[in-house]
Amino acid sequence: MSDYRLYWRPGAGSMVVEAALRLIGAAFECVRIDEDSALHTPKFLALNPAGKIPVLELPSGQVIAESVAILLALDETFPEARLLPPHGSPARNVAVQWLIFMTANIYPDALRLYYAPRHTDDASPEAADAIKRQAIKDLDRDFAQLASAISGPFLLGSTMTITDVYAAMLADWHRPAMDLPEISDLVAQVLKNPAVAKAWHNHEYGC
Ligand SMILES: N[C@@H](CCC(=O)N[C@@H](CS)C(=O)NCC(=O)O)C(=O)O
Repeated sequence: MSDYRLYWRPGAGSMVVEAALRLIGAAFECVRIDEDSALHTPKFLALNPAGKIPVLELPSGQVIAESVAILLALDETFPEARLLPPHGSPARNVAVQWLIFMTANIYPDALRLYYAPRHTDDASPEAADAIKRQAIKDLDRDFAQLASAISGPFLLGSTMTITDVYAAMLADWHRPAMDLPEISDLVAQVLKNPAVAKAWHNHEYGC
């Protein structure tokens, strides 16, 4: 059986996938993609037609894109690693709810902030600035909602799940989120985990 293969770039959402692979203890190799143009080659588009990172190639040869889909697939394959609480538990429902909340809301908010000109057909700097201002408001609102659900220090209390790592990654993309004590405490605790800290460092994250 060959290793997992993770397509990644510094600063990207591949951080949480690398952290998951390290938490599991799975063997993996990394394919670093720095240039945007490399995301639009026929070879990469065959892996992920959306031309986005992260992408994970499984030992079976199957390829999965979308960060949360990858995390759920890894959790299903390695339930003993407890990336998420056990199937059927109320805690799992909460962890998955907030994972999906983040991928459906906070991640796209951040993309609007970082890639503002893509989100308007008005090429003026003012239009991009308006997109950014709204993205920041949405990030503030969505992080406040997430913070209100955190039992402390982690989402579910004393046990870290991959949902916490996902939250920490997104908080690093919107540093005002760190002004929320629930979020800054969660990030500090997440970074005490050596597997997460290694992935964080490899992705050249701050905090
Ligand atoms: N919904 C996707 C979003 C992936 C995404 O937008 N990734 C960014 C990096 S964090 C990317 O590949 N950006 C390159 C681009 O859009 O050109 C996921 O959760 O995996």
